[in-house]
Amino acid sequence: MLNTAAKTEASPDEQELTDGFHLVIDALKLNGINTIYGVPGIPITDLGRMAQAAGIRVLSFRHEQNAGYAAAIAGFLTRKPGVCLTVSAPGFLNGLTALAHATTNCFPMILISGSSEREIVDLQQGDYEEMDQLAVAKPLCKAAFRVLHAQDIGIGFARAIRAAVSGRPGGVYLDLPAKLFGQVMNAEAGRRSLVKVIDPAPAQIPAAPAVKRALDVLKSAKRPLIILGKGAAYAQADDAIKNFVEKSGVPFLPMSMAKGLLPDLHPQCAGAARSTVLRDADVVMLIGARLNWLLSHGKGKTWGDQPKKFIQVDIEPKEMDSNIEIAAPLVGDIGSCITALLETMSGNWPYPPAEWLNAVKAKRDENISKMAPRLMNNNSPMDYHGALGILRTIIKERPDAILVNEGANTLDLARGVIDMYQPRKRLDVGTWGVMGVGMGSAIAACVETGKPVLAVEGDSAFGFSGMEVETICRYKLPICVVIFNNDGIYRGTDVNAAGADPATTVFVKGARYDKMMEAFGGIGVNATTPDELKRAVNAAMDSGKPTLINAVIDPAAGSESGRIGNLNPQSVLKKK
Ligand SMILES: Cc1ncc(C[n+]2csc(CCOP(=O)(O)OP(=O)(O)O)c2C)c(N)n1
Ligand SMILES: [Mg+2]
Repeated sequence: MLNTAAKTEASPDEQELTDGFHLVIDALKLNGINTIYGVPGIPITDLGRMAQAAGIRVLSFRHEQNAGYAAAIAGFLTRKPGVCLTVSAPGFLNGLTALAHATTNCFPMILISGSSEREIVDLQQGDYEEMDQLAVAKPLCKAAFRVLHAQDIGIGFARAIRAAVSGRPGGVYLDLPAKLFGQVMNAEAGRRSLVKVIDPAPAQIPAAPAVKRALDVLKSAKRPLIILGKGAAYAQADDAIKNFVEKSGVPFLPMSMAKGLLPDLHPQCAGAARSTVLRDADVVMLIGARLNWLLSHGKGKTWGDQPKKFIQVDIEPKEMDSNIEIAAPLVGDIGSCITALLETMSGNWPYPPAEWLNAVKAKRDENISKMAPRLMNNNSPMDYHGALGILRTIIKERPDAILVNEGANTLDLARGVIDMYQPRKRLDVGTWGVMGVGMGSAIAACVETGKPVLAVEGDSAFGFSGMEVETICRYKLPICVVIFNNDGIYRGTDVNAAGADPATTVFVKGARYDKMMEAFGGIGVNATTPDELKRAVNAAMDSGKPTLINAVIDPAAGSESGRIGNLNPQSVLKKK
């Protein structure tokens, strides 16, 4: 039953009524939004209860930030806006980081927050949880709306949904004041006020001359490279992208969350020859990848001194020339662009010169064989490579499991070591390199896809969302969390030379994170060898029971900031 309006005692003439609560729920259901991630409290507790009663899955978290990250990644996985529901001021602010994260990463998300009495907030008279939330949210999201009247709920949700998913997706804030929920109106008028959004993310077809220009530039290349970004993964145009890459014969480099779009073991994958291809390529085609810091802005040492031409496929025209000149901008949605490229390519499209393909292959094979023995080491305490070698095999054997990954060394090394085989199976820190997405991402990945999740977490990274292990146990989700416990941030060996307090980067030595999971009825394991780790992860993935494995890693094994230590500013005055 879609409409949740009820006959009430307050209607002597038996007029059917509805109210703000029911209209919000009906608007969500009408638009196929069946899951809400949030934390209850005034004024949205009853909304959560009623939504649950109306058949929406409402997942209650321990902190809004984690619910927000869950909503953000739900948006990435489903191409529908992930919804996070919070209370006013502090709950709203807790959810806001995730909304900004969603916008930065181009994930469709709607943060819905209850808010306090408008009249009191606007006069700053000190209401319960008073804050002008709309003004605060605006600079941090793609769009922000407030609904004051029950009859506008339908339009408010339509605007929020369209804004979140159309064009370049992003975060949208929807402000629902407490007074809105109780507003009553005629049920039939309410029904008519709702909007089912037709074609919320319309295809954006690229112009034919732009398609031809892109292919001309690609064809002219002697050393071409394709870079796949998470926009390409989001597009869910997996077959078209695979066909295009294979037909072109061009080596491809997947960005972190695009891994698996084509398997990392694909013969054209240049993941293990990243430095070489970035330095030596003469034409680079970006598909749903931006030339931001993750690609050194398309210039500098990483890119070598030979001139390069860039082809960029992106839905956002403003992305073009954002850092350097784009020789062939191809603006449109990724699916339409790739289809147009495939249709325009000649039947006998020439492969890139063999010299280039051989050079890339040689470098890739060399790097892979250099790495191989390190992944097989049996050290105890484990180092990163010994532990990751095990997890790499486990993902190979279970390619449809979803890998969540955050940390510094734990992130950078896992990204390189663990091969992915299917699209959208690797979820990580995204554009900002933010810590704290772990448990929210793991929960949403499970809920949205029904697949088991392996979350590989630095001990620091885990701490940002660790309390959600209770949520994992409560909903009995098949999530196996492996904590790379090296006693701290980057390393557990720093000392504070000046005083009694511990160094800023170290944690309690020998902490037992596995006990946290046991506290809520899940399974906890302390693993000190690669063998123990292997047994524990396989048991967890087989049983589907919430599991947390404390993987003891040598505190000296990591390096400062993982692979991005070069971004740390240096003090010339610092005593060495
Ligand atoms: C929200 C946020 N706060 C702080 C940081 C800075 N930071 C980067 S990595 C990291 C933690 C690294 O330690 P850990 O997760 O234990 O990984 P390790 O390198 O030890 O394997 C921190 C705090 C961040 N990226 N995001
Ligand atoms: Mg650590």
